[in-house]
Amino acid sequence: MKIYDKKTETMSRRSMAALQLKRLKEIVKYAYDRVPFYRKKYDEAGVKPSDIKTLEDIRKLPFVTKSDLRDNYPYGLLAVPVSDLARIHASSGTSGKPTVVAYTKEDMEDWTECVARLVVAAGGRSDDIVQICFGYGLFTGALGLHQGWERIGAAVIPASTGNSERQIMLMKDLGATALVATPSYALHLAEVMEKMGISPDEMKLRVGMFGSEASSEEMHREIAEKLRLFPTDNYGLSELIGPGVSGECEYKCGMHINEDYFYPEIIDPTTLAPTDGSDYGELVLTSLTKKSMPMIRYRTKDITKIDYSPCKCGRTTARMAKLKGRTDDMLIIKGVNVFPSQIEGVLLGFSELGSTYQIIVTREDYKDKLEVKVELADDSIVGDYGALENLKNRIHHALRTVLQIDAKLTLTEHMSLARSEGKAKRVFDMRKY
Ligand code: DLL
Repeated sequence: MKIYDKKTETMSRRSMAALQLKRLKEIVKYAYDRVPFYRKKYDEAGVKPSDIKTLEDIRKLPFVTKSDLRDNYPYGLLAVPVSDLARIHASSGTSGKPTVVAYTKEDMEDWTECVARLVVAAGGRSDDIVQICFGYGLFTGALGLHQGWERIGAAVIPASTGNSERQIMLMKDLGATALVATPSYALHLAEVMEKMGISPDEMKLRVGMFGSEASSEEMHREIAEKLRLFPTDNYGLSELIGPGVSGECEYKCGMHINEDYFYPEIIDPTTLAPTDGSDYGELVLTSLTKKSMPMIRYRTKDITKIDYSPCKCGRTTARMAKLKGRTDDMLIIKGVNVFPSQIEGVLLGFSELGSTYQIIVTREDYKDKLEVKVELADDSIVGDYGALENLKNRIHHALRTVLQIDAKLTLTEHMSLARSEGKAKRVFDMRKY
């Protein structure tokens, strides 16, 4: 398989560390000299750019969080004048103002290179026709992937989201060979395709780049089977760049991090102590090159671990595991930590179930209640009480084994739960704290 930037992506760990250290020293000084926010933060912490002598010295620097971006809305963290910007994106906040992120011309070039590497790692080729089903707009996903695919010479169909039947018509008529979407939307497209009576054999799809929300291995297997393509998981976040931080290669054993651009650390989310990354913890990322808005020790809230061993594909870049969840979407139900991904893993293990589900948490008489609503894969057993009860019991037992708590289980008819075209909303925590 091809490697886009062989020199960097296969460099020795030692050379990578040297490159990272050089860039880290530069970016810390750059941020300190140009962004009053960093100067104040570092002065208060009693640390100077010249204190960064080794990579471990990064631990002397304070963290940055999403609320720092919010407090400095919209341009407070810029290290360049607004006139030097080439692009502005924003990610929708859960409340109030969006998080604004900006790029200089140089940042745009770095971003495009990062995504191009991941496109090639995912199996993308210059003769591909790629249908991009992310929402075009302020969201970084669509334009980010668009640029990367264009860079490798592919033809891009900027289909955006919406109107799934039309998406499928375009995919078929234009002969799309690659699909870019959220994994939940990819599955939805597969369902609509089936409903339209179109078989995946009539399509030319061969690779799929999915990301921007969590997806389990089981979900990827289902997408691969239904759309007959090779799926990869891809990770990124607007604050750092958008898509392009990391992505899977053909061996699907973790997402290769573009480590010369993003320095990863894993911390214990409660004590904030750095770890060696071999166990799950919170990912902290530092942009080593970003000129517009340097992000130094940004707490992503995403939970993963890092493997530094070389990969069979030849790349030497560290690989982050599929996300286990976010520190802020971890549910505490009856005092037990529950990750939505654990529930998804159980549900996808049952072939009788579809892949659309909802997790609903309520509180009655001060007691937490967990309900899992999940669709049947088809309606073949809807009228068969015995078969339904048997299935329910087996799922209930499997959920209890994994979660250690009881969940009320509701099986619903195929295609009865709401679909989303962007990131799927699956967790409904109705408790009032
Ligand atoms: O979702 C960037 C992106 C676009 C990545 C397209 C990949 C493909 P935001 O909208 O800022 O940026 O959301 C970032 O989404 O902190 C994670 O919690 C989640 N996320 C992103 N990729 C994955 C993934 C884009 N592969 C937030 N698996 C991140 C699980 C993901 N969660």
